[in-house]
Amino acid sequence: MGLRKDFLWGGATAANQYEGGYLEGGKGLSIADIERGARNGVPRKIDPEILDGVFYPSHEATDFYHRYKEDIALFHEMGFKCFRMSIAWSRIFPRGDESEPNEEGLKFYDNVFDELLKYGIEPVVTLSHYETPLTLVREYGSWRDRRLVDFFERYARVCFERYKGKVKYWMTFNEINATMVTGRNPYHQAGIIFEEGENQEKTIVQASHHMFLASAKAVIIGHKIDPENKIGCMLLVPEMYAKTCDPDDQVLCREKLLSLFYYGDAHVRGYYSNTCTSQWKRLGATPDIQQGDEQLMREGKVDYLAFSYYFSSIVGKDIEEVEGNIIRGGKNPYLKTTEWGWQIDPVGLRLSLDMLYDRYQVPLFIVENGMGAIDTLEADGSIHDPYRIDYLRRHIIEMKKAVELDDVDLMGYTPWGCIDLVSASTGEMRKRYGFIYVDRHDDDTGDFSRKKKDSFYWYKKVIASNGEDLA
Ligand code: BGP
Repeated sequence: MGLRKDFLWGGATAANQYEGGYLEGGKGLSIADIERGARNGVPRKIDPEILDGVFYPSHEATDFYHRYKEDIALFHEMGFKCFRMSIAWSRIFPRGDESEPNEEGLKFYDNVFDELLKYGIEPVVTLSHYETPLTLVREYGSWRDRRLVDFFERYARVCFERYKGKVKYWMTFNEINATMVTGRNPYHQAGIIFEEGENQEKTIVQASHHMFLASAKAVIIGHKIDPENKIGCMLLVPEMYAKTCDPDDQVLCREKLLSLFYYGDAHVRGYYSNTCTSQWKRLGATPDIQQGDEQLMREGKVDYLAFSYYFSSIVGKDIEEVEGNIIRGGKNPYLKTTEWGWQIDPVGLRLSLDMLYDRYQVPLFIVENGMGAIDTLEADGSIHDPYRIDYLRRHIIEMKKAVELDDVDLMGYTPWGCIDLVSASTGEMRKRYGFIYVDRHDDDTGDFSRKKKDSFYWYKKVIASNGEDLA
């Protein structure tokens, strides 16, 4: 009983939200570097280029670039077994389409991985976390263009070769199913802003197809370079309930889940199942599939399924819409929300684990979970965040039920934003997730100093007891 002995406790981040140093060491611009900060419910403005006098939160973010040693020492103090981060693709290939990588960028991650390994912390690395090189967007139309498959393959190959023996756990695309959120530009995920008159559905299924091929190629190469590599996909999982027991609501709910399974099936089963082909009918669009593509997808099946879980929502007729990161849904009268309106539902995490394991039968990895909240720094430098502890405790309890009672094979748990960083959906700093507070603010002020919150000490106990001591 209990969690595995080698359970991967840790925390999660992404380069575009944490690293900063946006032009240092030869880094090129990524899609995140032209996005302004916003507020809850207000979409982030995407500028055509970097404008003078405008604040772009990703540029310095919370400065992992210069402070990685200090931060990793803090993660070690908490007892992290692993640390999830992403490599900024444009730090390795500044434009994205070069034939040779940027040595200074590669060296930076060597230093980071060496520092993690010094403490016995396993790096868990996402190759693409909302940070496609901007040149690929401007000159190729991003993932619309099949040439990106080769650019990504080259990038992945360089990373697998360079970090062989240092990094074993990889993920290809963060929250890849966020590409198929109808009614919104899949900018974060796929670097796509729809053009006037564009067949949006066609673009989505085609771009997704290219990403599946890129992921499959990465998995195949990654295994060849080092058979020890474990390479996963990463999905955004919002648990969904039908609003009522009206069968029509159940059908609506089921349909909404199909876009999650679309991405899960392509990655884990390695083919376009009936779930996918029926989506094509619904969307009125099919991808152009070339000879050899399906074979590639079959050979490039992932080793594990990683996912983010923050909230649940309801689906049905006449729902009242509530906030969420990318996929939204309806208000559930049984649930409370965070200050950003995300519905808090720990039981939904257990249900998601059960559903995903039932369907896919591969190890699962919770690589994001947590609540964004406003923290108050007290005069004595302390930060009391019982709301965060409560949220995480309740989710860990349900996570353990999935493992202990439902026999789900779970590899690890890395709460999101283990150190304060920039929010993806709003670009804010005031929406904090961390166990570690960073003195950085939305008005571009702050000295970036780090302070431990109460949750820091709590999480340390949780890890030390392998999830037994949640008090
Ligand atoms: C996920 C993203 C993360 C992260 C998280 C929290 O969708 O993978 O990058 O940011 O959501 O969302 P937010 O930062 O908008 O609060």
